[in-house]
Amino acid sequence: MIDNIDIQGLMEAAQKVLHANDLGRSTKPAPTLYPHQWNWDSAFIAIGLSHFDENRAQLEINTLLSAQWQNGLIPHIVFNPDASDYHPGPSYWQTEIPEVPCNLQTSGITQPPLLAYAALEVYKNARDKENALEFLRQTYPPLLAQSEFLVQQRSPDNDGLAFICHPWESGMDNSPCWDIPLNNFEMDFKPDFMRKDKKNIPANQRPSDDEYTRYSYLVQRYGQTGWNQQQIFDLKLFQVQSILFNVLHQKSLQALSEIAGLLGESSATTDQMISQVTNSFETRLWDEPSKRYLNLDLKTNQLIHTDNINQFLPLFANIPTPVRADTLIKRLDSADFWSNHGWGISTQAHSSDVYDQVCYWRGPVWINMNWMIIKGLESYGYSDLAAKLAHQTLELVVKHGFFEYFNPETGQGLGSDSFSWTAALVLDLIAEGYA
Ligand code: 9WN
Repeated sequence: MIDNIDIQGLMEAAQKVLHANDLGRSTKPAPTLYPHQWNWDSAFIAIGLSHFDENRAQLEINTLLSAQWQNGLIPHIVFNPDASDYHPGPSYWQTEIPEVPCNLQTSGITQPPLLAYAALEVYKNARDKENALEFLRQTYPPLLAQSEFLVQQRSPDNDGLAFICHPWESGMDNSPCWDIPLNNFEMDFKPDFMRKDKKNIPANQRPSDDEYTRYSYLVQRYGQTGWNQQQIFDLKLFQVQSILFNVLHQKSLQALSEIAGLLGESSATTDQMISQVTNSFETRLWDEPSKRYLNLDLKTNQLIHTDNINQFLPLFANIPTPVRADTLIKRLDSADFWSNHGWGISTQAHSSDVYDQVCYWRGPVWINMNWMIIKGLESYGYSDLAAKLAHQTLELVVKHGFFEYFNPETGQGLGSDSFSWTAALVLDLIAEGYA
């Protein structure tokens, strides 16, 4: 139990945030900063919605799936035709190609694949199980197609791990993990663009202009290929096997295997992929000298050494052996990541020379990261630590608001207020009994 917290009031406030950001068939991540539908945001949002409006939760997922490309890719943004104040907008992406469903405008890249897991959670939380099973029956083929896309088009070494071709695909856009690969390609033109994000958010909380130049270049350069996956690979600009992305890829496969069981379908192929992903994590992404998982730059075949929250995320998909999990959790439970002030897990180690307490993915605490780690701790039997982190997460939001991210040392809310996944995951933590 958390002292002095009005749980009912917190739930109502969280639901209010989701209602206010509701676009009808999808939910925008934030009132003005992010006016469209985002891929993994909608997965978190659907989980939150499932606790009080299961039909709306299903609709959130179905809307995103209706924007799936013919090759299986689920785009990272589905544009809201009524909103224009976001860079890069639809025309910048050059996605007027046959793969994209008619009448829809989308970005050309994807995002951490959490949707299959979200669909399964929506089913598990449903009261009307018959209706929810039908929902799973409808969503299973496109969700499977997404995982197959990753295995077939994004795993050139056939190791089961998918690469990302843009930092935006990582979900952790300006993480120090991408500093080396993002600066390791030549730009043969200078992209023209106008940032909209700094209008309302202080510049020191957002990525730099140099980073935006490179993000925009990648978008335009890939667009010139007509979003041909082989050509994008051959360009060899940015190719990284991201830990987070592959943890959620694995989580999706695990969910698909469970969904197959519920539907009476065979999960043999998916189960094989799951073993391959676990094996590749251990053989390719585990760094024995530093005793942690690291992202792999596929272009140079070098592990990217930086002391980042990514190392702990494999706990969420039950990837580490219990011995490795113990080692990781000792490091997690240290002042370097879990500040004494008790606001949760920093995205970058405090002792790291690039740690920044307010800049986006370079240090601040994010509620979705805390949430994944809570679930990971729980699954390895660290229930006390999981409960401690869950309580701190809820207290952080009660004291500082439904912000996008938070200063790990002061708790100050950063980025956008009224952020949807913060609200959704608060609802999930409460429903899981952490309040
Ligand atoms: C670019 C919507 C998204 C999140 C990402 C987060 C941020 C976008 C941006 O916002 O990225 O995709 O404009 O900064 O990094 O994880 O999905 O909330």
